[in-house]
Amino acid sequence: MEDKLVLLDFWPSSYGMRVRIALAEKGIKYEAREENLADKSPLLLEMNPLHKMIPVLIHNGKPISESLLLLQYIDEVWHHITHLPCSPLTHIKDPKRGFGLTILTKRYTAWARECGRKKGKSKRQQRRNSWKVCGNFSIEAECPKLVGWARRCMERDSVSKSLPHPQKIYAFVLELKQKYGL
Ligand SMILES: N[C@@H](CCC(=O)N[C@@H](CS)C(=O)NCC(=O)O)C(=O)O
Repeated sequence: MEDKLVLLDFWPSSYGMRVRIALAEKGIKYEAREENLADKSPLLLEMNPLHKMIPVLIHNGKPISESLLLLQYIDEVWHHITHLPCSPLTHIKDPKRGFGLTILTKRYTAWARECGRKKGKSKRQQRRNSWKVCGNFSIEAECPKLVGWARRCMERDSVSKSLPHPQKIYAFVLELKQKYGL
């Protein structure tokens, strides 16, 4: 029987992005369903009744949530290609696991701090990415190695085709800033 896969997702979600990348790396076909997080679908509420969050991967009717667990699940079920390192110690440092979690946690903390502190950027600056514009935070200057790693990741189709265009993210972030008066 062919696997039926549905991914409940929300396009700007970095949690969703990681799952999209993992599925693309493995060449797994799935149906993507975009959620409106302000008005969640009955399917999302049914599939993730506890947290009611995306991403949720529904595999032959069974839901799996939590993006890091999803990476592990995808790796184990479709084990013909492995995308996670095999040493437990490397796991912890791996971008898709422990390190990924750290980055996300730090990213949101930094984002919240910087957004609250800095305002009023010029038009020229507004052409740059959302971090720079909204947080007055240059990732290139602060984290050159991380940026180098991200550039190398973007050379892979699985990554570049799974991520939204930076301008789209920027417009979305601006919308959020306006909505919440940041
Ligand atoms: N720990 C979760 C976090 C997922 C998450 O925060 N999802 C957000 C979108 S980026 C969400 O669904 N939010 C809806 C809500 O909080 O009501 C994971 O790694 O999957």
